[in-house]
Amino acid sequence: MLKPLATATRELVNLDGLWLFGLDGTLGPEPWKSRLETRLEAAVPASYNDLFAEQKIRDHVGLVWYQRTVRVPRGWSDQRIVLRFDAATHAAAVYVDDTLVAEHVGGYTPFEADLTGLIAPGTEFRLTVAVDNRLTNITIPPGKLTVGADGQERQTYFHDFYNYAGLARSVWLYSTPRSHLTDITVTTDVVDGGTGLVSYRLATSEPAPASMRLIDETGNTVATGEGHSGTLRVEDAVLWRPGAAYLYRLEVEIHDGWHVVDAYELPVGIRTVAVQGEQFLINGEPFYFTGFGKHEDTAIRGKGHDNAYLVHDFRLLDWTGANSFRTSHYPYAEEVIEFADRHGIVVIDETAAVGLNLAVEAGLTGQPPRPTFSPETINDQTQAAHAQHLRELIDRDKNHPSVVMWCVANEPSSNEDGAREYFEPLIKLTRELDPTRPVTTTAVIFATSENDRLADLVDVVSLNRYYGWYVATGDLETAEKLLEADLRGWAAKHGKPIMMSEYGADTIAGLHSVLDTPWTEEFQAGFLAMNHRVFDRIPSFVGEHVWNFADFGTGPAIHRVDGNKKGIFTRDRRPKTAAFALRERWTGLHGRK
Ligand code: BDP
Repeated sequence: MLKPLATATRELVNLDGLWLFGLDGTLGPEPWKSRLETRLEAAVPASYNDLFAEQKIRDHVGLVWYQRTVRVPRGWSDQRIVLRFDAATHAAAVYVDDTLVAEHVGGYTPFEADLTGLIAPGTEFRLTVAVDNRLTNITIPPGKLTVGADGQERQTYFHDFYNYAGLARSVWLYSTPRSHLTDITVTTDVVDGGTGLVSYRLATSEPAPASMRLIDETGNTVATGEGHSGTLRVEDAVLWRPGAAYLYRLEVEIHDGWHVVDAYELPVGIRTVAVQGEQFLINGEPFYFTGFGKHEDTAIRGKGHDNAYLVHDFRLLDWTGANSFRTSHYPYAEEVIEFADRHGIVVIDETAAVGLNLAVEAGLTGQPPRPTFSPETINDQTQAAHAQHLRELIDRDKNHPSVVMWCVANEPSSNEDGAREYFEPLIKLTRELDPTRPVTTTAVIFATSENDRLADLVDVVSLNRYYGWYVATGDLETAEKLLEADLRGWAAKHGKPIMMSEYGADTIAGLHSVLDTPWTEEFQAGFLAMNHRVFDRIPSFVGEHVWNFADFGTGPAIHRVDGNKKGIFTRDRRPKTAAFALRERWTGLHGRK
């Protein structure tokens, strides 16, 4: 699926703005069949939960309805007309006037409906979307529904961020020619000490001759090609490098004899990624990840994409000396990945498979643990949803040079029976869908080098560890010993690159102490310094991603004070003391290995 783009042959209308909004059950039966009977309007893109300052809306479980009218541009008569949602969290049914045109499950990947023939250019139609926020044992991420004493559904989930929902990304109406490009796949390589190879594969709606040219940043054509697959050679290629992005532009056209039928263009970064022994290589050079696990999370908007925060967050990444981040715990808006492409920030692209771990559920709820993998819990249907999610994610993000690794899941219960049977086929599928990028999963603290059953399947061992916080709370001396023993265990067993994909301590901005007092700013800085001392003693270490870039919203819990406070920045992006210490370490660290 190609991202909508205005080109010489394609037009694009953005449908963001204010949409009518209502909770299911307040709007009468079959709400899509007429104008929604509501006074509420919701901003798109935004999660709806925090817009209205109303508990009933914030905590609603089930469907909500969005509606607006859309005018189809007059000039689109001979065109194919497509409606595209960049995401609807977590499932959607889309109606054009009275007709159901699309259904989609999975809250963080795009989907489309072909409206050609259904709507007439120059006229208006009623666009209604039902969005479902429910998570069950067969969704990604999973969750659990129960019925409360009041007869209302209650949602619980096994991940530590608020279940924001709605239309948090852009919605588009766009045109393409009837005969059109449907997909482009690009992979790159570097040979002979500096020649870039750009291999392409095109898919089209019907057979059509194709041609393309590759243009450098100064506008010069550096290579041309023909046909639906092939390889372009770029002598003395300027490589896409971390911290020094360079993007060529691939212009693709399909023809019908004399005329251009469809045109599309794609930024291309020429670079290689590989894992060799205990090293992570970008362009053949050892790369050490510095950065964060992030979230799409801001006040009021929830997970709503916002370009101002995008720009600001990337400036703060730069300020701290971060060269990378992980899209914990779901694929981020495509604008974020494109921005990383343009600014040379390296991305570990994670699926929405967070909480496949019912030991974590037990920890969060205080109830006895249930087996994670069983017919009643995470089962074959969950695995099928996970596989579908992987297909959609890799389809969307495969061409981004910033993406250097897929993270198939966060903290799955990799030490439990059934983990290997569940994950082995998914890791295999990931490699089939994209043979060019390394694969990882992050290991939860209960998964030790002894009992884990997945690390031999992945390329990089990524560990989430909280010694000094959840374990040996406040005792950094003991924590240091435990951490070192833990890391050395993994290093000795696997001989693979290891990175810390999460380490962090909750910190209330403004709380201070001269002692090792958890929750203070000084403790967070001391906690990170302890971790860094240990990392620097492990030769196979390839990176450190602090948990988290910024404070973020969570569901209510006795261990969460207005959200998770492990941010190096507050939710409104003000630095805590540790930010300055990180900046000192990371701006001096690049090129360390
Ligand atoms: C880890 C999770 C992350 C949480 C973090 C924490 O991967 O999502 O927010 O713990 O507890 O287990 O802060």
